Amino acid sequence: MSATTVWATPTTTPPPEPPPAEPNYLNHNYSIWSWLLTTDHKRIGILYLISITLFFVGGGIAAGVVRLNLLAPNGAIVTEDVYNRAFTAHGVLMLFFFLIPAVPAVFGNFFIPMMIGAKDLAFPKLNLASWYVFMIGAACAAWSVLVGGIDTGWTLYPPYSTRASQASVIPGVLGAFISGFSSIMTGLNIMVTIHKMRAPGLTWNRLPLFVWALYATSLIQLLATPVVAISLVLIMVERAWGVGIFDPSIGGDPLLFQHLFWFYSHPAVYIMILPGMGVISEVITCFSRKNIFGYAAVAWSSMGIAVVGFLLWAHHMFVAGISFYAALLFSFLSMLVAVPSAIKVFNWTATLYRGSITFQAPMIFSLGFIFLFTIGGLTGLYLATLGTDIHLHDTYFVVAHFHFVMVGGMVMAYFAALHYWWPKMFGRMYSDWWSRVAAMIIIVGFFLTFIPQFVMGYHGMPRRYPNYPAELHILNVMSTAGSSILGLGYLLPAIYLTVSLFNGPKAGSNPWSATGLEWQTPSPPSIHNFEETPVVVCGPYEYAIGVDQMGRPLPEGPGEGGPIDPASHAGHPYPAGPAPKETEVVG
Ligand code: HEM
Ligand SMILES: [Cu+2]
Repeated sequence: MSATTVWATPTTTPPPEPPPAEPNYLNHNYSIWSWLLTTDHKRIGILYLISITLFFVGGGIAAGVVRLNLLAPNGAIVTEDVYNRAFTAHGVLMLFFFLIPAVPAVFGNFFIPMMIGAKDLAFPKLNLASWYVFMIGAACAAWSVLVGGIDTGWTLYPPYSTRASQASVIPGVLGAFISGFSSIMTGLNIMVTIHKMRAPGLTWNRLPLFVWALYATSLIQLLATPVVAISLVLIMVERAWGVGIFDPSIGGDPLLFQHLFWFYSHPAVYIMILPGMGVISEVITCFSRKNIFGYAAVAWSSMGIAVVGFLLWAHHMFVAGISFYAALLFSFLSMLVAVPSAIKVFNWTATLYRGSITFQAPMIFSLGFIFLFTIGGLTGLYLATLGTDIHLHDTYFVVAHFHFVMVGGMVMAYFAALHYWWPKMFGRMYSDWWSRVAAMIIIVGFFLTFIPQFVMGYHGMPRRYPNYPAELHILNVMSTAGSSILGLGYLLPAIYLTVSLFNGPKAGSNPWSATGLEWQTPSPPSIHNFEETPVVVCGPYEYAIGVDQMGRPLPEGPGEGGPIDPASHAGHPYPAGPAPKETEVVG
């Protein structure tokens, strides 16, 4: 009160000051520099979130061009040249600039330290550097689009990419090359963090499965990315200076590129899917209130996928002229990698069995993941079988297969993660109803888009062609119609999540009544995550006993039916009794 208020009678107490807003990682400093120079893993996670959302939109627009052109058998909405550039831009943006960084760089960055009870990643400055490197790579890719785009396909096979293509290959390749370093840096950072910075009591077999999955992912990022970096450099060297590396007419080996490229790019599909599998383990347990079935099997199958995933690259080359015996071996090894994936699906299903399941958006996305990923994985077996792959290779069947795993699987898991952790990241709830509707629209749109592609591929429609015989018209119309529904489904979260940022009800610290350490912090988290270092006393999913990882009772569960009342979950006022479910106690 100022000096002019001395007339107030001494007995009147001044009105209580409103409590100062709790400083958190979002509101402690609003300046642009505090964002661009931040070393806070949470803010860097948000920087990645914004960047990859932009690339997802860009890749989506390119996909729209492709699907629109395929609406009629003779294409002709865009020229063939533009068509080639559109599907290349789609692939490069979606893979190198969206799916590979999506979960590790956004949710790994944000939540790995929080899930292991740490204040930050092991190397905060390296973390910021990795975002800048990523953006420099993206700028190179954008430059290549501005000067005409690339038309080689995301696989960049020579001699087309080195000799024949008239497009601006080098800036695009350089962009992918540079962004690879960011992937290595993030992987290294996450790996060291998991080794060195776990809270007291957080032994390896008490780690949340998301942490295990990201550990396995980081291993692949560290070991495989340098190989693609080398192959990209060799492409540039041959293209720029005519050094004979891949081109047999100047002394190169035409298969060498495919070996190098797939030695990275097959493991890279596990860089994409493993983090998603980690997300699913978190969400499935929380929304069925059960401990995970077979913790060790789920954790070690991630490591199994990471290791075996290195041994199958040549299944992309069955018809490229490798020896029959090599093909046989790679066929067998490809079958082998389906085993750890199947173990996970089995364990998730067993976790759901007799659980108290509720269907909030994260859970609908996760169930969608299990279903669609299983179809994707099973169709991989057709492709891993020599005889069928000769028929199906480079057809729309392959396109459908990898979209089932990457979009039906991974993008679904990305949305599950976004909806699961959104209240923690921003301290706000989003519309429950709209989020469920969006999840359902996405699943329906997905089916309509990609199931017809299996059929057209089986009937022989090659991938990457701008036109097709009239017999396949109806299937293509279905697919394009489905992709519009899918596009609408993706638009909805952009709207209701943005609305929630400004108008959403405030989220309590643990709105889903989850067990992980990340839920023991305020929403949004404070600058250093934890006031004091948490001490872990049990495994990650003790939902049946009703305690979090610090052994404290969980607040009331997410509940089915009525709207979520986030305020009621602010603290720990409702000790939940043990659920009458048999369960396996870990840790
Ligand atoms: C579950 C076990 C899997 C098996 C046995 C498998 C098998 C295969 C095979 C044999 C091919 C080559 C087909 C051909 O070119 O003729 C292929 C292509 C592909 N797969 Fe899988 N796959 C599996 C899982 C996955 C996963 C999890 C992902 C991604 C998250 C994935 C992404 C891809 C991609 C992107 C391609 C096509 C690459 C291209 O040519 O552009 N696959 N898969
Ligand atoms: Cu592969």
